[in-house]
Amino acid sequence: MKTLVEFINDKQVEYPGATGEFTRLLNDITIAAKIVNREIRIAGLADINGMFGSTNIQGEEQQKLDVFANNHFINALKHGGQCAAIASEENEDLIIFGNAYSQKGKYVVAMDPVDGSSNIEVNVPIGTIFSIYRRLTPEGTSATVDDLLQRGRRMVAAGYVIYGSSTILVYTTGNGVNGFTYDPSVGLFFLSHPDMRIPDTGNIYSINEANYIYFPDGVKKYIKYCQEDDKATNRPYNTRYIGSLVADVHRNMLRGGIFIYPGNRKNPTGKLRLLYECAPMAFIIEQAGGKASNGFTPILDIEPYDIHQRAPLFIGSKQMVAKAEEFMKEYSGDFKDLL
Ligand code: AMP
Ligand code: P6P
Repeated sequence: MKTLVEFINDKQVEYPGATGEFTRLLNDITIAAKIVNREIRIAGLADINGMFGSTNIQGEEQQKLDVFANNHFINALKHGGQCAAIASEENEDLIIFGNAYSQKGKYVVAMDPVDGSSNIEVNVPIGTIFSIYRRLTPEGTSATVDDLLQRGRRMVAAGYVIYGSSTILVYTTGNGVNGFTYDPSVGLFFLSHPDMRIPDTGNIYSINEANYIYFPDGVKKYIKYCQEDDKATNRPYNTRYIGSLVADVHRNMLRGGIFIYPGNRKNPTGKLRLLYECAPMAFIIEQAGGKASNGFTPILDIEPYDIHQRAPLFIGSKQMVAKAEEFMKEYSGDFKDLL
């Protein structure tokens, strides 16, 4: 069984000019993920389930694990020296490393250290999401927000960790997607899901139907389409909604399906954050043969203007997302102008 470290090192060989900085960056991220995994697995015992008392930019009370995870990923990236700045869901402002060591870093990272953290207390899977870009500003200088405000197409790598019945790290560097399952008895991730591909279609749709009355007509029509009785197209579909983005997308990655978090008239861009939720998940899903858009435009083609901006998310099996986009075009075309 190939370990993640071996896999990453083997991949570097495919880039003859590589200095090893990217490899070090990926390894730093996986070390932080192991530390976060350990805390999650003992969360109930270590009394880190309680509210930390402070709130993050989302206005949500920060649970201790949010803060713990954020600190560990930041420290790992800071001391690694390959990362010049971080955009984190937990920090309102960009984290710019001022020391000369980190300023030489070629990369910047956007991350959601613990996505779905409100699920911690009810033992529902949660996740980490990260994306890596080459910085645009000169090495040796302080990074700026422009280094993070890049279209998703420019991403060098993206990954997620799902802390579920097992801990699995899934990532891509633009040449396919691979998944690695953590074995805590030896403290290593092992290649368990080589060359992951999402089925072109499926029979699972994931959406929080409590918000139905606020959905654009195109989404309402698509939901009704999913519920029609048509054996030839394997409908009605099953609805599955965990309320944890990484878990919902990971399930659909393995079984096929579509996840939708749409906008509405009040909040046209919805809830999910473009830079560290939608874009990395879109890169991974596209690399696995799937599709991801805001209902009209591929997520990876959206030009960010703010590190915390939101975007509607339609993501999953190619044919299912295309069908949902047809309904959006036919019944909610005007919505595109609101995005
Ligand atoms: P580096 O010189 O180490 O920063 O690597 C230069 C580029 O080569 C990176 O930005 C990646 O696009 C690619 N690369 C280097 N190492 C790896 C690796 N281990 N896995 C995938 N891509 C890599
Ligand atoms: P809702 C978790 O808080 C999260 O950011 C994502 O992980 C998840 O997909 C979404 O919000 C769930 O939101 O409004 O359905 O509870």
